[in-house]
Amino acid sequence: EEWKFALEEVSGSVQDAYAQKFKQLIEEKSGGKISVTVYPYGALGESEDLTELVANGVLQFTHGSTGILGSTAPGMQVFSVPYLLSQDNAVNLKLLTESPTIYGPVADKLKTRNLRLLSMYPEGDMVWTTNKVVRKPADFANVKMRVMASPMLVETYKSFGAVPTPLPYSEVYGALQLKMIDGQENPVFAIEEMKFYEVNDVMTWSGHQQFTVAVLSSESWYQGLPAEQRALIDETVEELAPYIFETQAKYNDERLEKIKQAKPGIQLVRLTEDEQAAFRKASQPMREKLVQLAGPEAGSVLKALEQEIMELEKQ
Ligand code: 6CS
Repeated sequence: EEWKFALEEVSGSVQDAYAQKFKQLIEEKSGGKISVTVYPYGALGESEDLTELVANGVLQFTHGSTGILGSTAPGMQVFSVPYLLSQDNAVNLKLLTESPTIYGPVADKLKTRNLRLLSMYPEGDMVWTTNKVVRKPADFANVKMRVMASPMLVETYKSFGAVPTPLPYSEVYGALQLKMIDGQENPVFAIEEMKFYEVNDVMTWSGHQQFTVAVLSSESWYQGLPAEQRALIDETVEELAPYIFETQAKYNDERLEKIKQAKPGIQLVRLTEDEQAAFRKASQPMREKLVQLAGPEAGSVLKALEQEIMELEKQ
C-alpha cells in the first residue's frame, strides 16, 4: 500500500523534515506494509492544488499554510491575525496539538471540504526581507510586500502601512529580482532555501507572527481505513509534534548562519519593544476585520483561542 504526502516546500525544508520522519515511522511501524512517498514542492502544483488533490482523495496527506488555506477555508485566517500565538512555544505546542477549539469547530469546518486536520505546528518567526530598513509603519510607505493569498494578510499589511501583493510562493524570487515587489515575509529557513536573501538586503524580525501550517489528510479516505491504520496515523502525528517543534527551531538557527556566510553584507534588524508596539497598534483593527472577512464564527474562534492561550500561559 502506498500513501502519498505532498509538500508546499522543497526538499530539505521544515515540511520535508516532518514528512520524512512521518515516512520513516509509518514504514517501520507497519512492518513495511505501507510505504510513504513524499512529493516536494514543484512536483504537483501550488499549495491550493495540493489541498484540492487531498480533498479529492488523489493524495492522502499534504501541508496547508494557514496563510493560503485561508483563501478557501476562511476560518483558517484566524491564524493570520498578528500577535495571536504565544511568545512561548511550549504554550503553542499544547495549543496547536490539543486545543479543543482547533480540533473542534476549526477542524469541523475543514471536514465540510473533506479535509481532516491531523496536526498544526509553527515553522518559525515571520521575518521581513526588504531593500530598505523598516522600523515603523511609515517606513512601509509604497513598499510592495508579497503575502500569501489570505485576505487577512492583505489587510494586515495595509494596516502596517505597506502595499500588499499576493503571489504564489514559486513566483516570489523572480518578482523580487524584477522589482515587481520590494519585499516578502517568511521564516529564516525558507528565506535561505528559496534564496530570497540574494535579492533583498535587509532581514527584519518584527515579532508579529509565526508561520503556522496544518497537516491535512482526506477525511473520507481516513474514515475508510481499518481502525489500526487510523490509530497508526494518530499515534505517529502525536509523536511528531515535539520533533518538529525542535527541528524548526534548529533549521532556523542553522540557516541564519548560512545566510550570513553567503551574504556577509546582509543587514539584520530586530525591532525593539517600542517599535513592535507601533505595528501592534496599527494592526489592532484586524480583530474586527477577521469577523468581516471570515464571519462571526471566526471571531468566536479567535476569542476562544486567546482565552486558551492565556490559560496555558498561566500554567
Ligand atoms: O510563503 C509561502 O507561500 C510559503 N512559505 C513557506 C515557508 N512554506 C509554504 C508556503 O506556501
